[in-house]
Amino acid sequence: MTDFLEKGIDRIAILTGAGVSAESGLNTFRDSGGLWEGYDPLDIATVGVLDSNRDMVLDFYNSRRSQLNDCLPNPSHLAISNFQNNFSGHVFLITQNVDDLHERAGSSQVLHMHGSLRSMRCDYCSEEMDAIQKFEKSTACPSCGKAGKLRPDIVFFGEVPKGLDEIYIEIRSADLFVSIGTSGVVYPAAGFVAHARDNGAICVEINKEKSEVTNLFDISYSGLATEEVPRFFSSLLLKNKI
Ligand code: BV8
Repeated sequence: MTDFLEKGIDRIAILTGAGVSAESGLNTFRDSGGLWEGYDPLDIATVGVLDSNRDMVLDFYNSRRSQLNDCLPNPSHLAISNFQNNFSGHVFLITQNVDDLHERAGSSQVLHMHGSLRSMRCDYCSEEMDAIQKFEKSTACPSCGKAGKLRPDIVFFGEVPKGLDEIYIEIRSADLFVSIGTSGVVYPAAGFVAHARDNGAICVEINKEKSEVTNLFDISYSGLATEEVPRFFSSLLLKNKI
């Protein structure tokens, strides 16, 4: 499975998208006919909608946060965490997902570049804190006490993703870049593979179907994440034990 990988892979950057959580029961953005829980992602997760329709945005994220309580990590999350904890080299995990399934699978390092359902932010005092399970416009900020400016700590379209400096340092120094369960539609994440290639990494894609950027990968495995991800990482671990 990983014969093309000569021994000596030491630094690995992994990018995951909604496809890695699909088999845990969380809807992806573009599989369900482009509608996401009934909404167009651009109608709900775009800067400005908070001001024009804060209640709708807060409701949308309250329901996704409570949906998360009924979901469990799947074998892909577990395989990634097992690899992180047992690989002798350096692994850096970047996710576009806002769920906490990587953490609940035992991943000790996860960079949520698009934010997290489990945290919220107050636009009055700028404090980031654990998200109250369900909060409305009238909910007072636990930190400053003011109401009306609590928002999900989510990166909306038009906002700058988190951790980009660190991400680019990791991608530039990676020997191997692995992209899992993403359609390659949303930038800057979709541009990471080109960056990795330009810096000499071997690029591997694992996805249910071709993505918008499949042509940029050295090898692409088509299939379900819960089948392909455990197979890939167990073979890589074995290869690096020899
Ligand atoms: C930025 C938070 C500037 C919400 C998300 C006009 C105005 C403003 C910006 C833009 C614009 N036009 C273009 C842009 C840039 C824009 C963008 O890329 N738009 C797209 C639509 C063209 N990007 C931005 O706005 C970003 N910010 O550009 O700031 C900047 C940048 C750099 C430096 C300085 C300034 C911000 C983007 C973040 C938006 N927020 N999420 C939320 O999550 O609630 S994006 C959203 O899409 C999610 O984060 C999601 O993770 C992400 C990507 O989607 P995928 O994860 O790939 O999910 P998708 O459903 O698309 O695909 C799933 C894949 O899995 C499929 O291929 C499927 O086949 C596969 N799959 C499914 N099941 C399985 C599977 N594979 C394996 N096994 C399975 N079982």
